[in-house]
Amino acid sequence: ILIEEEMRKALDEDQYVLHFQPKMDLRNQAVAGVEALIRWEHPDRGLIMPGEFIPIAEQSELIVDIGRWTIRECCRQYQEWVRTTGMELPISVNISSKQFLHHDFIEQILTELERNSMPPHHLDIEITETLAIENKEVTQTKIESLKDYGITISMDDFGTGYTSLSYLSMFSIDRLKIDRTFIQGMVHDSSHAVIVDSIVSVARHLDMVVTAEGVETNQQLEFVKNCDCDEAQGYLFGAAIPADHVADHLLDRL
Ligand code: G
Ligand code: G
Ligand code: MN
Ligand code: NA
Repeated sequence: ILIEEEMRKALDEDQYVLHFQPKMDLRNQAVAGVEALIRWEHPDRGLIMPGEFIPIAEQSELIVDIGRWTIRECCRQYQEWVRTTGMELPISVNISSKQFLHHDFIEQILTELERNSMPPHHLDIEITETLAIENKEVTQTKIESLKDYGITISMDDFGTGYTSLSYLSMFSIDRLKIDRTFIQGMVHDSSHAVIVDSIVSVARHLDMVVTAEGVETNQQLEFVKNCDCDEAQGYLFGAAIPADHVADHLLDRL
């Protein structure tokens, strides 16, 4: 209860901040976009990572309000980068189940896109396979609706849930993000390499882009290139950085 109250207060007092991690296009080594990752700038405890507070927020309606803030901030930041640098940088945002399933989720996104003149195709929604599988019909309908507006959809942490490949074809998803456990394992464990290969093959048939997550070494980069992944993300290219560093570090790599 205490931390929940503190998290709500943090929302009122503007203590949350978004950092942004680059996502690379492997064909040309250019930055394809950034993923927004929330942090809590706690007045006493310093920077708190989302793993420590998002799971707690997800236990209540608080995640809906934090999620609203996140989308608003993504769209505002997009517009600020356009205004100050001319850079039109696609942004991916992580969405919790409760937030995705909330009745005014899509409406809120449309409002914020419009308020900031952000083209819908520059906003990418990351959902997990668990959300999709546990709410098949609603997810299917919402994805169709988001796509009608031009917003793109990624399935995050792919491979860790229980999506059978037949279910995958049910959702018009644009991108599969292969969980970092497979990418980091494939160098030593050939069964992981086989899984990555299979995911890429399925994605090709379903017309989806594949992103390799958690690429930390050049060896891993070579592996994911050999498997024909389209994009890669990970510490090799850079961790998440504050918004005002993004322009300095990424503008020349666009
Ligand atoms: O940075 P870290 O590894 O601690 O992130 C842990 C988790 O927090 C990741 O699974 C990530 O998807 C999630 N996360 C980061 N930012 C957000 C956000 O803005 N909203 C939601 N719902 N989850 C987030
Ligand atoms: O669940 P999701 O994929 O949204 O989680 C993203 C989290 O993964 C972020 O918190 C980010 O800090 C972390 N991350 C990003 N790149 C790497 C990496 O190369 N290695 C590891 N271990 N974590 C990473
Ligand atoms: Mn993610
Ligand atoms: Na992920």
